[in-house]
Amino acid sequence: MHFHILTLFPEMVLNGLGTSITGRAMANNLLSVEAVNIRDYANNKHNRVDDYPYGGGAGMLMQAEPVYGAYRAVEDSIQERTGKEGRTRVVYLSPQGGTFSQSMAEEFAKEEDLILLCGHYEGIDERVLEEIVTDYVSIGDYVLTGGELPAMVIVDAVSRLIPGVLHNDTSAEFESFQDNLLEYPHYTRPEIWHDKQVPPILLSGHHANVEKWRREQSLKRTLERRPDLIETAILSKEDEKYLKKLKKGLHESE
Ligand code: 4GM
Repeated sequence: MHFHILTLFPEMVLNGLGTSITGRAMANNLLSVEAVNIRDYANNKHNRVDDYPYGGGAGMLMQAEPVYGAYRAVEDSIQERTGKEGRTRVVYLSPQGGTFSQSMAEEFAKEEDLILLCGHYEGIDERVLEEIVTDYVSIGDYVLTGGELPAMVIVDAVSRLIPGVLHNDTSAEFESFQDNLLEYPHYTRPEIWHDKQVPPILLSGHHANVEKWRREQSLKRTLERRPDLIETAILSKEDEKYLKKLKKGLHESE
């Protein structure tokens, strides 16, 4: 998978994503991250890419032309490489986008190339957005100084779904949002830490009982911490029975 990040701060995304698991995946050619400096496409001798908003008001905006120049360069090089005419998805990171989710990460992971556009200041001239953006995405309801951290969040979440990026070849599918439930608690050595025992069932060697316990812990956690997820979770008859028991327990302690 090839990620192309249009940004005013290429070193920020390359330093971040060049570290740890995404960095290793880049070294292993499982993915590539290209950071294109929008400033390189400035159309004036001072390399300025921002200007005042028409109609007045606070702050500055990124101009349309440098953003379009950076986009055009990337799109042309993709078409050169793949020979494909089809337009690459362009994701604009903005507080006005739909909230990023695991299912969006799964969708993006199907693409061969993905262009991520990072805004700064108060945003980007609307006209270039209309021409190039295919997806408006937000990582949550808060405002940041730029779109770089959100772009890195998306690259990270998508990268770990690419086969070979994680060590354990099944771990990406089998964890957190599997069946839309939260993960069960995890334990490693030592067996006792700060007077706390590892749940004995995990030391029993009884695989079926361990799986049943983990499923129940997932259900309990989800009910306690993210009850909203229970509505959309994929639940068996057994799960429903256990949840009923949990809810009864909750009312009795009131
Ligand atoms: C305003 C318009 C994304 C601000 C466009 C970007 C938060 C998110 C920015 C922009 C951002 C988010 C830059 N802040 N919640 N700031 O995903 O790119």
